[in-house]
Amino acid sequence: LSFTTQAQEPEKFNYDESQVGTYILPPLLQTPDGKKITSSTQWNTQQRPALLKLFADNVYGRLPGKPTGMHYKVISEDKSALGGKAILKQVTIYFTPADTGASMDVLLYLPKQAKGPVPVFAGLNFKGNHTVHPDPQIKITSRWVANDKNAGITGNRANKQTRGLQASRWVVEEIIARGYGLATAYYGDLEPDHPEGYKTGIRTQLSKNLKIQPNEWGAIGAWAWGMSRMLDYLETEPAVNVKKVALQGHSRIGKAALWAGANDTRFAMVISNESGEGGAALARRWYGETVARLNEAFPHWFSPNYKKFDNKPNQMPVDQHQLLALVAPRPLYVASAQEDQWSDPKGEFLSAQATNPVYALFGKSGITAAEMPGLNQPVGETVRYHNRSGKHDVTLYDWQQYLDFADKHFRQTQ
Ligand code: GTR
Repeated sequence: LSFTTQAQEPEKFNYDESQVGTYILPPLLQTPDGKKITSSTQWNTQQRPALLKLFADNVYGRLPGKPTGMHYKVISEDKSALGGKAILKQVTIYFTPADTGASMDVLLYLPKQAKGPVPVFAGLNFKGNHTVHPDPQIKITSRWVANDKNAGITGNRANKQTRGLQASRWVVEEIIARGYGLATAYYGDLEPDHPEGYKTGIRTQLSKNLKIQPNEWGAIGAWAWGMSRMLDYLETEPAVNVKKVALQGHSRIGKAALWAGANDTRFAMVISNESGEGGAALARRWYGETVARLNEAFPHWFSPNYKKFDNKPNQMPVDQHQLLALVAPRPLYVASAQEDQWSDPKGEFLSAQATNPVYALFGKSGITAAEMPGLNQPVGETVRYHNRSGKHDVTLYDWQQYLDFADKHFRQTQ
């Protein structure tokens, strides 16, 4: 294995393709103990559990199951939201038998004119459900939120001026017009995104005596876990086609979405929007963000074991193409943005493309293109990729591609 460049200059970040260096990715079709994988059955029974364990032990930490006593309470329901086009429902998921303590508020939009249960996009948001759409009936989160001078958020509390602040990232009207529902919750309901956040988040709330172990889940694990709990709730909602729930996540929440989608095969589709390092991008490619920098800037995101690979990504027993492959044979969308070189668009493309042999085991074709496509040119069948022009963000263009992808995979079989 040669991966010398980064070891020599760990403090710098590389944006020069000629400096990426050479690397060998851990094999997809060979188990950690050396057995060849030649069928989808072997993949499902041997490689899949082996890889999930490696990612849990070395990257994201262990992931607990569904807690007993979990229950739901409807906070509000509006049968004529969005000018009569949608049903809006707000539901609290309580993670314990009590109606106090650990909980998550889900905002659910469903198209009003649906003929039966609808496919739904699900995902966590960065700033509270009230930022997803300006509708004044959406509950303003009372949890910790990151301060944001531009948005007037101070004292780590949300305010009503931030209603609809992130509406451009959720395009609710477009999703509803295309016949899909949207379920979202604030990621801070699961864990406030700062190094001390776990003390008030579910990692502490759900375990009486949290002692952080080397393979303990981090914030990304907590967010991923919450995504599965949102799906548990959606399973109880008759208007939702629970066989057609697409999990979407942007950036750090995209890392969590990939981890949730890898573990929880009930998600019928997984969408990574610029998830970058620790998400879709290959760790061994020295370009943009690095494992060391992730762990330094965000020490609470991953399991403590992940820190062992700071400046030594070539020593990890896994790389991120294996995480993407854990979505197989389900449809997977990996999206980059050109001005977001920090996330390493090419590393995201190569990682998505590397999953092809696993999709092939299931008789599916993944990324059909041999080369990275030009800007705004989605490529691929069951695995699709695009590199959008513009900045690190989620835009209408991104959603239009996700909706087209969902139409292709969800509507054909209806
Ligand atoms: C950056 C971080 C990225 C990505 C991003 C985001 O600061 O380095 O890995 O997660 O934040 O979540 O927007």
